[in-house]
Amino acid sequence: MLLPVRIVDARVIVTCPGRNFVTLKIVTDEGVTGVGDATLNGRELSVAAYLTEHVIPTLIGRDPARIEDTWQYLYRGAYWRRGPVTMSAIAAVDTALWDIKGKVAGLPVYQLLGGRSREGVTVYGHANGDTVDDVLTAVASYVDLGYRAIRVQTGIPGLPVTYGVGKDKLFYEPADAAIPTESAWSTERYLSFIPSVFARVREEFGPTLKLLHDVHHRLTPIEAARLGRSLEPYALTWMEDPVPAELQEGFRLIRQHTTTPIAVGEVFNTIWDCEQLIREQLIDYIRATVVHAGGITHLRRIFDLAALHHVRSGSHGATDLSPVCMAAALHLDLAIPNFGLQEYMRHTPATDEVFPHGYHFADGYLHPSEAPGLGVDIDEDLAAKYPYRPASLPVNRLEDGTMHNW
Ligand code: CS2
Ligand code: MG
Repeated sequence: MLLPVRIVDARVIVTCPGRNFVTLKIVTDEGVTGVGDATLNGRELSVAAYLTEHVIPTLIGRDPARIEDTWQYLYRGAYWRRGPVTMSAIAAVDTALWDIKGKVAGLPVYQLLGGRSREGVTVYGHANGDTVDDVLTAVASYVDLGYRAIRVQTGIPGLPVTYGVGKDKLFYEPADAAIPTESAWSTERYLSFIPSVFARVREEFGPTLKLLHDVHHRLTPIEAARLGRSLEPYALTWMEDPVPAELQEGFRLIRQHTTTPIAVGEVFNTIWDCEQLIREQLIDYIRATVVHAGGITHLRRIFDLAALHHVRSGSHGATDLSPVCMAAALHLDLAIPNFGLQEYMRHTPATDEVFPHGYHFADGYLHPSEAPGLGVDIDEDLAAKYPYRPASLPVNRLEDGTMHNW
């Protein structure tokens, strides 16, 4: 009788090639390894400790092939369910076990998820600038790179800084200090300015380029309804995170007033965070990610629920999700029937060196690796050269000092 394979080692690797990443590596007694992203921007060490102290001891001796049972064990066994720390830790284990399963089967993970449903994964990049002219230049550069969809973020006249406008044109990292930096916000300035930005972009680039915009949780439902209506002439693919999404029914009010599509979900951690939004078709794209929503196993469940309600995927893919998460996301993106878009904020060369991977960009698509498993790894020797550096996301206040949403 064949003895079942066992997990014999699992370790957390924290590295900072320009920004912090947390990676879980699992090793079987056959010497097969799998990796999972466990990065939670600004709270990296919380997930690292959760894995090291509370998860890894329970993994040693388990059968790595039992992905679902391990997921259920870690979810139900935690007692304290849900939340970004717990679900990022579970995600890392789940992702690493899918990597192992693919390697053992000799197949890229997308083949285990039902095979290709498309030739490539359409991605969107981030065009941003302090001024509208800078934005137009940035959009042109992404068009030249071959992107078929482009997110547009701009500075707001009268506000010194605002979300989404980076110092660098290709890379954007908001976690910029150990103690949160503070920025000021004015909804009035924002709502009165944004429509003119998209009017200029449409005038310059025509009516069919897919354009997106991230509101980043900063409005109330009625303000978001006003924004959505004011953007209707510019036919956005989506406006993202218009309001904080704890109150899922709040989106009914936005829906009553505007046809601008809505994308929400990068901060969601389980299907329960979005079940009402999806069931009532209050959103058009669900942006949950592999690393923050419980891994491939759980994210597939979310996408399958979304498919029943005309909702498509639009997974988060910012620089603070490692190439391990991006690699895993691409296998799901390639296989699911209701794929929408994949965010692709490029990683820096230093990050790509620490995380060698086989996915590649061509003609506006990302193509996952054909290697068995996820097609990504972590160079632990190189990772060790980049020690953790405390970094927090900014906070945001209204002009009168009231705490707001960043
Ligand atoms: C943003 C992110 O990419 C996005 O849509 O919302 O940049 C987000 O601000 C960061 O991932 C937070 O760490
Ligand atoms: Mg966002």
